[in-house]
Amino acid sequence: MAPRKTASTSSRKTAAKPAKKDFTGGTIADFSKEDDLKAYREMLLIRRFEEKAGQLYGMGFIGGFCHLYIGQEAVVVGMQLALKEGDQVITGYRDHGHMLACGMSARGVMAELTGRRGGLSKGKGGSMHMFSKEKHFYGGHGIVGAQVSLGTGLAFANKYRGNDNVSLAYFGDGAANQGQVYESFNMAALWKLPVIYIIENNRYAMGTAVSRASAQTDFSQRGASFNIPGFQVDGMDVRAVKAAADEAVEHCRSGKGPIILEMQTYRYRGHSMSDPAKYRSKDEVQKMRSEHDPIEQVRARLLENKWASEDDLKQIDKDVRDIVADSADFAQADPEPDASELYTDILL
Ligand SMILES: Cc1ncc(C[n+]2csc(CCOP(=O)(O)OP(=O)(O)O)c2C)c(N)n1
Ligand SMILES: [Mg+2]
Repeated sequence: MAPRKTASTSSRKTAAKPAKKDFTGGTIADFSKEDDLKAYREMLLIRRFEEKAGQLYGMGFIGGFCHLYIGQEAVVVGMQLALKEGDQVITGYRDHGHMLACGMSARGVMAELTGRRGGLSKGKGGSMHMFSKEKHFYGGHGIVGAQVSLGTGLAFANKYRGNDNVSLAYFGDGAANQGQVYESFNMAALWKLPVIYIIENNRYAMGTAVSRASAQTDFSQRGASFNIPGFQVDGMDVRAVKAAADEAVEHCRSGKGPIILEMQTYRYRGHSMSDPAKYRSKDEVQKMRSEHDPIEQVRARLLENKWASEDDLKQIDKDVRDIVADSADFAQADPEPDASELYTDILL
């Protein structure tokens, strides 16, 4: 029997206003001036922060791995707009954007990257290992796919405790081929756990294109054998992400179990700082940047609707740059942890 599509992208509807269609056939949320300004500011903060982190890495201030999120900003910002206090987020190693979107401080993230005391893990975790109980952010994980099982566990805890929190487990197109993802899908569907699986399909896993590694390249259908519904979303358009997020959150909170959102997105930079990205053409990257950039889309809309002037946008840019510059200064001036801290905050 042919595999059944658990949900088709074309049948997706929102309770919101008249539906505008994005290229995936999904709906696009109607954004107010305030929504667009908020999305613009938050995406710009992530972009500028990541650019600065890249610079500090080049100057030798950041050791170890560092994976930048530039290009994918609309995914995490759009998802976050649909959450309420108490909802949880967990992701892999490309995590700085998720932390900033969760409200963790730029200083705390940057100082962790440089391994300083004021970092969110006291300078002992680095880029891939930061957490904030207060902001409900559970990492930061270097083992590809591990966060999917942990995120499912968070959903299990929510169900067990009888609260209405939803957990968001982000992972990549490469991680989507890991075995533990499907063990997690099975349990999440069996126990109707309130978890949103967000597959950030940025088209590559390190240097491997999706088509070279995946038998099923429609990631929204990866839950089909567990009857987990899934949708493809234009992950470069923050309004499309928000519309999908609203539906997914409603689905989970109303007790219907897990749901999958495949975010079609793109990373502009290499996999990590040491990747010369020879597996794709410069034209491919340039085309995405010039035709689909998530921040430019909002910027153009703000100007076109006269919701902001060039001067207003310059002011936002300056505010964001100030926050990032302050975080970078702090991350260079703050002392390193004392050697006595080697044996604290660890499980022996
Ligand atoms: C279990 C495991 N296998 C392999 C790796 C090495 N590795 C690190 S990132 C990565 C690619 C993952 O790509 P994807 O899930 O698409 O995420 P993206 O980097 O594109 O965000 C691999 C294979 C690892 N860290 N963990
Ligand atoms: Mg990928």
